[in-house]
Amino acid sequence: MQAAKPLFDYPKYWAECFGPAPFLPMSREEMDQLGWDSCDIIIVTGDAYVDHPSFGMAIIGRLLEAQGFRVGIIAQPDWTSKDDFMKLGEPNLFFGVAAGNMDSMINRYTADKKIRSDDAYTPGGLAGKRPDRASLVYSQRCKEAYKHVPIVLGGIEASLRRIAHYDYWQDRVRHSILIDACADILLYGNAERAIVEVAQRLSYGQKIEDITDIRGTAFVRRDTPQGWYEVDSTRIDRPGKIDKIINPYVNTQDTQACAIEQEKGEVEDPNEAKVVQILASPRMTRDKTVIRLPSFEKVRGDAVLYAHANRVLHLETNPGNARALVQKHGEVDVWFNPPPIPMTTEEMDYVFGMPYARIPHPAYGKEKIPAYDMIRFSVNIMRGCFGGCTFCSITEHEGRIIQNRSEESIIREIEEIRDKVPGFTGVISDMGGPTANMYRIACKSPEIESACRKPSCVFPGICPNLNTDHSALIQLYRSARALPGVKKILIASGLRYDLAVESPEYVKELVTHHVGGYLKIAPEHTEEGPLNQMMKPGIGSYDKFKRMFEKYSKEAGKEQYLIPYFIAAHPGTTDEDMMNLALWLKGNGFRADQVQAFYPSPMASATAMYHSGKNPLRKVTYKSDPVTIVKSEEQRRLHKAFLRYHDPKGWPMLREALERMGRADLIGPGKHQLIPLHQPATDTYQSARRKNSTPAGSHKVAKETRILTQHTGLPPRGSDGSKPWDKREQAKAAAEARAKEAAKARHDAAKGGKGKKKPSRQPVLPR
Ligand code: B12
Ligand code: SF4
Repeated sequence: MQAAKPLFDYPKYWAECFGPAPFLPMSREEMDQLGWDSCDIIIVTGDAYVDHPSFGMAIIGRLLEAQGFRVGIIAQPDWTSKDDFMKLGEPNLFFGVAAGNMDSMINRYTADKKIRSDDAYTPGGLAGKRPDRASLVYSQRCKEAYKHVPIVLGGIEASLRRIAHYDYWQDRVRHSILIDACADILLYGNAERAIVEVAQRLSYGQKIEDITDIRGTAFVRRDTPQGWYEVDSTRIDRPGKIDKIINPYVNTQDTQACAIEQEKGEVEDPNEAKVVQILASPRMTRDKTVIRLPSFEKVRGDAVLYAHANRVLHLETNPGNARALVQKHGEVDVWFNPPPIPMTTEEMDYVFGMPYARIPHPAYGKEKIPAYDMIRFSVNIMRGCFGGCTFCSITEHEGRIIQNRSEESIIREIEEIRDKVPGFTGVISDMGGPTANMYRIACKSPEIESACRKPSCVFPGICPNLNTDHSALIQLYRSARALPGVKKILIASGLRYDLAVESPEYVKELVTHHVGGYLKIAPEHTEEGPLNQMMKPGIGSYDKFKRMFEKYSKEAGKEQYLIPYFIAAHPGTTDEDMMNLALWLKGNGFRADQVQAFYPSPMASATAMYHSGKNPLRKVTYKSDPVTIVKSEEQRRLHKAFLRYHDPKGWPMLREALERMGRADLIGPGKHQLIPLHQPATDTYQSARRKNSTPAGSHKVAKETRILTQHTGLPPRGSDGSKPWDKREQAKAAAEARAKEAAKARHDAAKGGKGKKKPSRQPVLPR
């Protein structure tokens, strides 16, 4: 892979003399106190400003500050006029605009398109502090405020909406966000390299429209420049009839030669002497090849072409071999340079080691920002994920190559938390990343890695080229727990258990020292159909991990539980699959309190399946096999009801479905049966942890319901919002649940035994 200029090798901008600010200023008064007459760069964001490396505006802001620029922050501005966008004055170089750490639509709406009643990224958890499609609205307001100031778009919303994309909320394909936002350039994925390069070049006087060669950027251009070879994406991955192309990934000349050969038809005389054409090596031209995706207008009207474009985009995501892409939108082209080169460990340490205050900006006073509370004692050790689960778009955003911090840098951060963060009680609530156990795991060979085009290193099985050595992670855990003043280190990020079982020593270390009573893992399903579409391992891997988990828990003398999570209504899931999952749950004594239905988020492969009914993991053609899609509200509800088979509210629907499916034998009082024949007298079933659950039957309630948000990769909140890692709280909740169930059973028995239930073997926590 080509080397990139190290982040710390740039000359500093003259304003470096001001030194780092205690907090990046959010007002004119703060700018005055810092002695600034103006900002060089202003970041506009949809989240509250928390000066912590888990928040995009802080990372980007501090990084630019370290390059010598004066950076101001406009957080959660009033978007109804341009006034708030002018409160720090005109920036000398550019506006950086982001919706925040999440897509603003996912932030505001649940998977069932209901409005959330809270927003974890806002003081007081208040909802409604940012507009829908925030990056688009903010950009337009910035343009209104200062027409000539360039706009640099970034963050996860912009990143995952960079090409024409299916929008679940409007149920249609939308333009690249760059077009709708009228921004000058879009930085996708991890933006450290690109933002430094853009800022430096603008500071030297280069015009934004001339910045067209930085990796990880997208911009509008009118024509393909001289010296570039253009390849039609349908020549390398045909949506219709497939031509005889020997190897779709040779190079432009090969493909063209091949097409020309086909046009020529039969060769007349096989003995005739021919001029041997020596083709250039693919590597010589690859960096000057651009793949033309079907236009916005075409993918909007043709779902199969849409799936094809999504597939080609995914094939071109490895920074080691990705080519540029281009997609026409009306009269103009949106051009996408290949993804950024991953950061080295030294660079990751540099980014995480900047002088963050580690707390929210003082302007918020005592207001709590839930997202900050969730992560203030947790440490991010790496970025990226090579799992490739199709419902998650982290790979499309952060890439498949793991970017690791050094052990020293991580230990330094834990010490800082211990010494500086108010309220630290000695418990680190998580030490992880997109996946808990991918730290320092990579392809055995950098050459193979940079040539690879597989969407996952662990599906359909673990790639023989993957080095599954967990020893660096084990060592890191040991060093972290040995720190004075640290009582416990919990691992709460999602674990890739099929990878973990490759290292029994790791599982033992984890189970013996880092589980707070419960360990959440996500098999997501039990059935092969949906698992294959998700690119998740079979349930056999879960069983294997469970055996190890139980063995090591026993050896450590600890009573610990695995909490498996599942997704309802994922593409590829039939009603029968859900029924089998429900039977598995019942057979294993699990009762999911809060269930998750598939959320078609921008750019995920599963979203392309949802929209097109085709599987973009394989070559997409009009004739390729359709994927089962769960779209109607009714069927989504049914799939969720299967997951909550124990909730009487879903029983009428389940009875009807089971009868329709010819499985009435599963209705009745038997152990092997799923649901009872009769409805209990009252429909007052409520789970013990009701406060944190989505109200049952909420599809019927008014538009704005009290639906609290919770991240799948972090420890569950206690029922009263208290610290999730507090074992006493969990034990108390479990005891309450048992007492409540016993009381209900007594009550039911007194009423003639109706609805009598055995207490569940294991409490199941909300997601
Ligand atoms: C920790 C976490 C949380 C914590 C919040 C703490 C926090 N700091 O974010 C909590 C628990 C609150 C949370 C909750 C939820 N989360 Co969450 N969360 C995460 C997680 C694991 C890490 C976030 C993080 O630390 N990011 C670090 C920042 C720096 O990364 P970044 O934003 O991408 O920034 C980079 C670039 O985007 C760019 N950039 C950023 N800002 C800017 C600005 C400019 C100007 C430019 C140019 C560039 C730029 O540069 C940055 C550095 O490279 C992410 C996964 C991930 N790795 O991002 C999921 C993630 C953000 N969460 C997600 C989801 C779905 C949720 C929930 C909806 C879950 C649920 N079912 O309820 C809730 C909703 C919260 C709410 N609205 O109320 C999804 C969002 C999907 C999407 N497309 O938006 C993610 C991506 C996970 C996933 N795999 O899908 N979450
Ligand atoms: S060869 Fe295997 S381990 Fe290497 S990058 Fe490709 S899938 Fe991953």
